Amino acid sequence: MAIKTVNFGGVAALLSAVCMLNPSVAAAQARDPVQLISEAGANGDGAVSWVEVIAMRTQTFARLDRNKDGLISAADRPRGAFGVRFDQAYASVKSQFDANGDNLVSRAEMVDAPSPVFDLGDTNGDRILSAEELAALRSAARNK
Ligand SMILES: [Ca+2]
Ligand SMILES: [Ca+2]
Ligand SMILES: [Ca+2]
Repeated sequence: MAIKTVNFGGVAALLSAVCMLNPSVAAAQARDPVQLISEAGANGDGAVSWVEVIAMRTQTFARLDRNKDGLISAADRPRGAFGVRFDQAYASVKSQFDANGDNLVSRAEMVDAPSPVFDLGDTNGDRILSAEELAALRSAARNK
């Protein structure tokens, strides 16, 4: 299968970085790079649509843009213990979504960004990761 020739190492690193956005489950997800995108499947039918991925990003953006100025930036860093957690999440979203390299992540940069993992998994191109496509993605990631 062509999917197995893809370098999942990079994808795994990308996804494990994203897991830091949700530290309560980061440990459990660390070994499963496809878990995060699976979690976007909010309606519980085992499939993940692109719409659900966008909804998840929108939620994450809203959580990190604490001062609600439409940008994730150092100005959103909370005081105290949560600051470190924010720094990790900020570094992670910057590395993935800061397309223009200005160290700020705008809503458009994050919400409208392409997803290599999604595109990789969506082999029939219908913008839905079916349960079968997710399973293929998981097994390809495991066999990297
Ligand atoms: Ca902000
Ligand atoms: Ca930017
Ligand atoms: Ca599909």
